[in-house]
Amino acid sequence: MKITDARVVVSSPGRNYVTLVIETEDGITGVGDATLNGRELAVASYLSEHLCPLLIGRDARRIEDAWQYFYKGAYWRRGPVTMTAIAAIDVALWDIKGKAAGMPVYELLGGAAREGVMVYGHASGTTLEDLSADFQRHLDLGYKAIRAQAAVPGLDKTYGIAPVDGKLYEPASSNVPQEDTWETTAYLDFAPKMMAHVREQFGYGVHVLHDVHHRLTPIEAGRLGASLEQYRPFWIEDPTPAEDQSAFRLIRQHTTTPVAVGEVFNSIWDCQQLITERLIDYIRTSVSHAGGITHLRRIFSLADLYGVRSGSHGAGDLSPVSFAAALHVDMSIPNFGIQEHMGHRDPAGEVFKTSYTFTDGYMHPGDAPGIGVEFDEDAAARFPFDAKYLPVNRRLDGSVHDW
Ligand code: GCO
Ligand code: MG
Repeated sequence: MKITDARVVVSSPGRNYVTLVIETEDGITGVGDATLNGRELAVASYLSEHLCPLLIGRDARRIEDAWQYFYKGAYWRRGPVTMTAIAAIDVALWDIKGKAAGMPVYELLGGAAREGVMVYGHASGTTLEDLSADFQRHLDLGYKAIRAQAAVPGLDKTYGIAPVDGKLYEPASSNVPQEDTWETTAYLDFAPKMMAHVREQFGYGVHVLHDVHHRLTPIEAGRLGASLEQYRPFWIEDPTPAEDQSAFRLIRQHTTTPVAVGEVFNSIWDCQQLITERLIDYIRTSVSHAGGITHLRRIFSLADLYGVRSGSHGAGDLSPVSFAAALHVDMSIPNFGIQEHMGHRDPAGEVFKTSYTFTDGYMHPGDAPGIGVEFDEDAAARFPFDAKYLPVNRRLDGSVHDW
């Protein structure tokens, strides 16, 4: 089954997405998500300049061979640009394989290991009252697990606060990055109050998650975890900058609060120590940034061996293509934990026709052959690329901090 065309479509239906389309000689088309938020054109060019020409004429059925060819064949290993590009190829080839077999991809991965995938939504507020209202809105929608973020008093801007409906809060509106401010003491004082508020209002019958977004030192993270233990969070996410894997030993020495890490990781090597030393509880690598379905399953298999569960990144900057692909993986692995579900803002639905469903807090990828997402290129052409950056974070003294 020879590949006859491979092209990259950059569009902005609500936010920027990079989509790889692969066509085969027998008329089957597969799609992959190559979006890297804030650095979209780097992946688009990596694909269109370097990888797409090498796809023409290859056998679309040989997914593992393509993965190894583009990973080892580059010589330069890992990195978000390379691994997002490889992921897009990998997902598009799984999509083609599913369509050729007439089966949803999760069937090819071993079939359903569960009836549905528990997802968590994002609740936030500029005040604790606003957070409560948004949290209640998510409960009313049926979510069994909800992430809680609220503005830290005394800081101008806090990560993770949605101005509208929980679906968009990061990209700056101009071509210069927005600048946020950060002060650790204020945050460490506020976070337990926020969690106490949520538990007082909503009790313990719902899972509550919280994202620290890489901002603490290991000992600060240990203190945060200890101060939240009584509120039994499902996890604290990214407590420290995650590239320093051994730092998590220190966090572990001070708290039993579960820790989740991995949305910025690109490969199994980035989380090898975290998993094999049992320094985390959930690994949050995603289909689109960690080498596709093929590589993500390898990471989750390693994690399974060490009692670490999956908790894949699923923010709105990952397109509906990679969100659908994540659901197929989630359905089929033994050590699934939870799946992030931020959702997509219209008009994304005009461009990506999805077959996944949400019922009572659980999602299912649907039974359409392949990944289950139809990409409408004509519709995408109506939404041209709109350059945006992620915010930059500064401490009160003006120095740059982790965002
Ligand atoms: C999350 C993430 C996102 C990221 C975003 C960056 O947990 O959902 O932290 O909010 O910041 O995906 O592009
Ligand atoms: Mg996060």
